[in-house]
Amino acid sequence: MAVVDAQTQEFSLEQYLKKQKTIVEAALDQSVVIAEPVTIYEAMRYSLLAGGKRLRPILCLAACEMLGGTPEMAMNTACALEMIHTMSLIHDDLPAMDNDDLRRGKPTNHKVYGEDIAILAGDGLLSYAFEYVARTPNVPADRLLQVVIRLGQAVGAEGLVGGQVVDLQSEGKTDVSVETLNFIHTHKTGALLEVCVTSGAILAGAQPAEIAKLSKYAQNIGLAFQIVDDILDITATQEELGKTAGKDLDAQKVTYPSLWGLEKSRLEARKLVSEAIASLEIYGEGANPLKALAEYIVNRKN
Ligand code: GRG
Repeated sequence: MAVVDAQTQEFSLEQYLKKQKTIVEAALDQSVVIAEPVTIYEAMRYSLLAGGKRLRPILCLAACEMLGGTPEMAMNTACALEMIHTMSLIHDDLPAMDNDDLRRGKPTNHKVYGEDIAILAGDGLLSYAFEYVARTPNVPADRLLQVVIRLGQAVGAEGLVGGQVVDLQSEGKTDVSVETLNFIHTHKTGALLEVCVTSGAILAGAQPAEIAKLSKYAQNIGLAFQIVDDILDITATQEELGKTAGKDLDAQKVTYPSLWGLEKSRLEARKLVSEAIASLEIYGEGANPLKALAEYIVNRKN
């Protein structure tokens, strides 16, 4: 989708994000409809529709479009990715995990619905995400199967769950190495961001070499995203973040800034994003959204 600034005629990330966010919000609103038992659907919708940057669905749509696919081909997967991301936030905020009261500028799911329903709302979103991918209309079944396999790998013990376990096991330790920190974040944050990009490509019919190239782009932006997340935990306010600020410092967690300092962390994030952008040169103007999204990841304020 060509979104250009009226004056400069150049690609405008601001307009692109605004437009894509509106489209994604509308699709999410339609994806989970209230049914019986009402409470669980309300709890699922409460967190799913609570805002957020919608970066994951937007990455999926952008990758699909760059490789010649249509938004319709990727929309169910884009919504499913946001369902999975949202469920991971609901569970991460639970007292047994990070124990947080605020998310996306609102009380966390368990604060509103109680811990039991919050756990089940996460479970409901996770299960429905896979069903929703499988229900994608007009995309060959073999592509959907590939997406389902990659999603399962990214979310389970091989991905997000594994990263969260090592994160929990590292709590309270002061001697966490940069290798362990990289393991935590490539699994906890990077794996889902990677499948956002690769699933968009698969749905558009990309070949393995192209998927591998996009995996590398996504791994770079995934790590940069987490470095910036650690920086923002120190430098941004609660209002800017919509969640509790300074949590890592309070919990004395080992983070990239605690290992490298703020300046080196910023430089590393920038280096990763520059590599990611350079890897998309061969796609010409079609790569503008994915390149601009990489820039956004290092420059974001929340
Ligand atoms: C996935 C089965 C399953 C269980 C969950 C709790 C848990 C296991 C994992 C924790 C995953 C987690 C919360 C990782 C942090 C990822 C991260 C940096 C989130 C913030 O993402 P943003 O900034 O948030 O894109 P918005 O609100 O903008 O969407």
